[in-house]
Amino acid sequence: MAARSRERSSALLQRARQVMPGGVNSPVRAFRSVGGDPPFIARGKGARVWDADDNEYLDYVCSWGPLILGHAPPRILEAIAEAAAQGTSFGAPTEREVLFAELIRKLVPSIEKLRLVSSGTEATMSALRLARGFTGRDKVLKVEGGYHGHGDSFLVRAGSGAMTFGVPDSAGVPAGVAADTLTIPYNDLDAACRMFAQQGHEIAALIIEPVAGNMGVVPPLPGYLEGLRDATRRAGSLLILDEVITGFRVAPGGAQALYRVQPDLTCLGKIIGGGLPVGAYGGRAEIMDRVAPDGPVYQAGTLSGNPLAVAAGHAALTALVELAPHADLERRSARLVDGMLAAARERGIPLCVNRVASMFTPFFTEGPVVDYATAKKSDVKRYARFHAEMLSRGVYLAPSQFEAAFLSTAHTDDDIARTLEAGRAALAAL
Ligand code: KE4
Repeated sequence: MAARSRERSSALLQRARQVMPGGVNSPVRAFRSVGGDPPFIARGKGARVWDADDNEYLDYVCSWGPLILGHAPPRILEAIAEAAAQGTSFGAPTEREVLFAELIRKLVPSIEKLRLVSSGTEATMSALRLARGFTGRDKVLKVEGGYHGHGDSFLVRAGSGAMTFGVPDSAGVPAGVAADTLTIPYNDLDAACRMFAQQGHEIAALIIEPVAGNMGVVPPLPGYLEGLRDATRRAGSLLILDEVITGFRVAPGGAQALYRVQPDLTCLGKIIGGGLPVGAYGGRAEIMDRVAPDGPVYQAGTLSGNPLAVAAGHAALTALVELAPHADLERRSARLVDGMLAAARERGIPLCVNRVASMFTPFFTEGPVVDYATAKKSDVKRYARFHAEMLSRGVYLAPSQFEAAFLSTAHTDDDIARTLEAGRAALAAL
């Protein structure tokens, strides 16, 4: 393969490093766990992005999940432009927020009331504070390898970028805070039941990604989520489903619809912003009514419900309702993953690909990958080489073994075929 010139990206990275830690505004973008320097992206359209040197890539990062409709869909651009012409922010209630919240409630019936914020981290931090305020308890239970944003309480045995830096526990988190975070292995219902038997009376909430996306994609084993629902209910703890990735991704109503589990609170982000900064937390009105100004749990945000972000999110969710793309996304994602598995088998390369709907992760291990421990057994060096080989062939995968890859409605059958051709060549080069 002809080496792609990345001169402008390299020069930009040198400058970026002078003014931003690692030259990035989020650690995983720095490519540290896969090596090499990241391309600086100049533009995106549909399933593609182009870097500062005008190299084209088929994009499977999709901004880490939000872009289920691909880059710069016309209907979202139009919605943003129409909103922007009327002003960018008011710090006051608007009709747009009412319409958007009503749409989310219609699509996710467990959400009787919600609060809009500006990121997934804000959503999960606020949901945890609310659970603590509602139950009067301090402990939070999460799974090893679960990632819920960078709130202090969640940076304990966290997934995503924290997992790749070998420091699942971040510096700067006070011991007192970390002490209130309990962890259990994912997909181990016995461990969860033992934890609730021992400490359930202290646990305000269990927060979990219903489909893990931050140790790589790991689906829940049959009965696991239902078992957690029973255990939390018996203990008087809240079940918070962190659907920042899975919301509107794995099914029109999210993972809670796919697996028929009713949480007490849900956290949303990514797709609901249509590529702009939006997060949300919501659930039973009895709980949400404890949030200020109606209740004693304080949470606020200057740009919460921002008109442009809400316009983009509303356009995205409306498009998903109208297009109903999930069956087609399922078909194309299955074709891509089946092709990758066949190519690895042909070459005798151990490859396990976990997929739920249009989110998937290739693990270089025999598998199965069912939790943090088995995910850690994958050959991350081989993943790094595979990532580089694919990037050099114009396919942009997540720059970390412990992330999800995503398809969008913009990825065509030809794009899948092209990706598989690059995959076969990349595997042969490993
Ligand atoms: P943000 O604060 O990054 O919007 O959302 C935090 C968050 C919460 N919950 C889940 C399940 C998440 O996956 C995330 C953020 N996901 C990461 C990627 N795994 C965002 C990418 C990044 O950190 O740069």
